[in-house]
Amino acid sequence: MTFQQKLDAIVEKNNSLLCVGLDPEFEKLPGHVKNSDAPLFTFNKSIIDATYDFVCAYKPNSAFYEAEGIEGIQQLKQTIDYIHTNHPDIPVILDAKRADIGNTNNGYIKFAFEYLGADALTIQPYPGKAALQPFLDQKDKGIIVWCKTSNPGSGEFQDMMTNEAGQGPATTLYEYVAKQVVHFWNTNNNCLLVVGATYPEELKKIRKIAGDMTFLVPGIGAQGGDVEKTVRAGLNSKKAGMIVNSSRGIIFAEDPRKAATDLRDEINRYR
Ligand code: OMP
Repeated sequence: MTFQQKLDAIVEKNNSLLCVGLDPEFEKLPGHVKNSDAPLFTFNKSIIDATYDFVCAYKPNSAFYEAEGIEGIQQLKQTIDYIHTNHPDIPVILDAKRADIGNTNNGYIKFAFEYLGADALTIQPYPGKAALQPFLDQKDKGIIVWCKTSNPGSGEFQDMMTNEAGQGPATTLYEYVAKQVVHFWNTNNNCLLVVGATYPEELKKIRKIAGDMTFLVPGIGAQGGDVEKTVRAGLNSKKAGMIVNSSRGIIFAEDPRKAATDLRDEINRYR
C-alpha cells in the first residue's frame, strides 16, 4: 500500500484532514511527565490515545527528539512503533527536512524508513532532482517537498523571481519548485508539497499548478493561520488533498482531544 492510499483511507474513515504534530518540547511537558522514564513517549502516547479517531496522520518533528540525544531518538522510534501497532491505518510523517548529495541521502532513507518505519518524510528541494532521486525512488513512501513555508521570512528565497532557466516567463521560486515537482519529480506518484497555512494566496496559486496533489499544510494554531482561508484555498477537486497540521495548538491545549475534534470539525465545515 502506498502512502497516498493509506492517507486516502484514513481521511475517509476518520472524516479528517487533520494531522497532529508530535513536537514534545521537553521544557513544555507537565512536571509529572518530565519525571517519567520516557517523557517524550509518555507525553506522545497520551496525545495519540486522545486523538487517534480524529486525525489523518501524525507528524513527529525529529528536532524535538534529537534535542534529547540517544534517548530522544529511542522515544521517537517508540512513538512510531506505538502508532503502527495500535493504529496501523494512521500514517506517520517524519518531519526531518532532509536533503544532501545522492549517496548521503541513502543514510537518511535508511534512518527514516528502515529504522524508524515512517510512512513519509519531509525533504528540501535545494540540491535538485538528480541528488534527491533516492528519495523519489521510494515508491510506497510519501516524499514531501518544501515549497512555500509558513515562517515570516520565507520569501527571502522562495519569493524571488526566476525566469525558469531562460525557458519561460518570470515566476517565483516557490512556483518553480511546485512546477518541477509536479511535472518532473513525481514520476512515482509519491510526491507532496509543503505549503504554509500562513500564505493562503500562495496556496491558491500552488493548487492551480499542482492539480490534485496532496499538500502538507502547517501553520494553523500557534502560527496563526486562518482555517477558513487555508481550507478554501488548498482543497483539490475531491475536496481533500490537504494534510492540515497543528502541533502546539493541539498537544499543549488544556484538552487535546477537544482541540483536535474542534479543529477537525472546523476544517470540515469549509470542505
Ligand atoms: P506548530 O506551529 O506548533 O503547529 O508546529 C508546526 C510544525 O510544522 C513544526 O513541526 C514545524 O517544524 C513544521 N513546519 C512549519 O511550521 N512550517 C513549514 O513551512 C513547514 C513545516 C513542516 O515541514 O512540517
